[in-house]
Amino acid sequence: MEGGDQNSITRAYVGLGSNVGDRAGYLLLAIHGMMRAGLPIKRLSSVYETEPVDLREQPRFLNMVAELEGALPPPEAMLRALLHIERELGRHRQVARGPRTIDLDLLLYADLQLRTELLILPHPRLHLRRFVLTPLAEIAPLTIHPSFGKTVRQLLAEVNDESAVRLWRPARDRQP
Ligand code: PH2
Ligand code: MG
Ligand code: MG
Repeated sequence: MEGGDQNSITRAYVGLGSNVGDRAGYLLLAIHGMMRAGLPIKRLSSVYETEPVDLREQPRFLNMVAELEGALPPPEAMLRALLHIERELGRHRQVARGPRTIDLDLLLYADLQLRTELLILPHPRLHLRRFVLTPLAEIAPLTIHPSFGKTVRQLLAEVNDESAVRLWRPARDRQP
């Protein structure tokens, strides 16, 4: 189909991270921002407190994953919406992979594999990071990574990243 099929049901996953200021507050504001932008949030993972990877000398993160399902904007429009929310929440890109009030990463979009100036899908580091795979496996264990043909659960079982990922606040729908 030409020009993408914006009206069909599609599923996508967004990774959220914060390690500056009121981290949980920024996660919540980002969720509100996504809802205001019309992004159909279907499910949220628990919130995890995670040891920084790549640039290790920075404060611990809170990370979680959101599942979006419905009539989604095309992937690059969705990325622009996420970048707009990052800017609204005071994200200033200074140090690459350094501290941030909020980071919103488009992890997966349906089973698309894409590489443009703006966007790589699936997210190129998603399979390398325990802080992404743990919340993703919580809500989407059987989702298949389109480049590797493996489930998220398999990728988590195989990941080499040994950085600490601890449950910080369980998802509300799984509380008694
Ligand atoms: N994001 C990074 C670099 N390192 N470490 C953790 N634990 N969580 C993150 O979200 C994170 C990171 C760059 O996006
Ligand atoms: Mg990131
Ligand atoms: Mg990012």
